[in-house]
Amino acid sequence: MKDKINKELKAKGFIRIRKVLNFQKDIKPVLNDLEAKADKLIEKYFTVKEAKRLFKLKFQDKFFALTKKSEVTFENVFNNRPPKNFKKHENVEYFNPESIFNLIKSDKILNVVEKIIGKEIFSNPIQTFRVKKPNINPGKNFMDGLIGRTPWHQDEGTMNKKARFKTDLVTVWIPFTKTNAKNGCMLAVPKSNKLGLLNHHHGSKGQVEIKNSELIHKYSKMVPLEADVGDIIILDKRLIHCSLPNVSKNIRISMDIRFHKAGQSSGREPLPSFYVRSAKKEKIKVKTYQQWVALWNKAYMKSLNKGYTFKYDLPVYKHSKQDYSKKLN
Ligand SMILES: O=C(O)CCC(=O)C(=O)O
Repeated sequence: MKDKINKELKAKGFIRIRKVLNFQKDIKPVLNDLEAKADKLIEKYFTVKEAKRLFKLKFQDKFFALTKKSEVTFENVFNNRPPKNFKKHENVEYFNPESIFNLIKSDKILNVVEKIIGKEIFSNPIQTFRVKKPNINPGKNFMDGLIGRTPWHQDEGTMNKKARFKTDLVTVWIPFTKTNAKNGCMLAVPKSNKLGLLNHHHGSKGQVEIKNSELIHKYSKMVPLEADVGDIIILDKRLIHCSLPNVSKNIRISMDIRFHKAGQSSGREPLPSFYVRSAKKEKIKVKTYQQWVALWNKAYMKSLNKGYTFKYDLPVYKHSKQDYSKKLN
């Protein structure tokens, strides 16, 4: 099994593993917490009369009602970490319930991760919980890593210099709703993990993307990474991937969490990374939900004066050999 997972991941750059998580035990608790968070926000932002009506709706309709109030704010409050940038001293809210902590240290997930990076594992802070909205403005590709389309990138391109080329990073992508090309699943270029780290740049909307990414559709074969609830998708740190716009009528919910080999840089200091698995039990120091929340709060407090939680330079080589091009296929 270890060899099979590794072989496939190295060969293609991604692997979907079916039925790893259990709906009642692993997925539902997160959905319940999401709904509870929505209800709290409704209480806060709507009149008693409006709230009474909204409480009766499904999560999706509550979410639509909330985002209509203020798109920018509500996309962030459903993220499981503080945003990259915020206004100094702004009171930033985020979505980090115990059910998410339980997934990060889930044996079902760590048993897979162990097969890829070994037995000594750190939780990596490059994580995002995404409630991906239907593309409100068809024709306009809504480019935003959180609630819209994600640009073409390699995950290693979003790590700082301390980690780039050095850290063994693995991405675990978890769907909370069935995910397909219509509702905006990821799209991957098989075998692109063998191309090395490519030059990235800031696109016209400020997004981090592979330079010349407009050529990927022309020269590379692409496959949609569809998945059912319970499945997980593992990505190599150098896989070229993006996500499609959500052209369905419904939201798409997912979380991407990451792990790296213990002791290596997370690529996102000062955000927390910590042991989640080790042969030496005493190394597991973050055991309770309260400890985990405290770590994130501490990192956020540290960032308050700066107005950002993390920064990284994009991978930009002096030469163009690592620019995406027809040759790189
Ligand atoms: O979930 C998505 O839409 C994109 C996820 C992604 O690109 C990533 O996890 O690196």
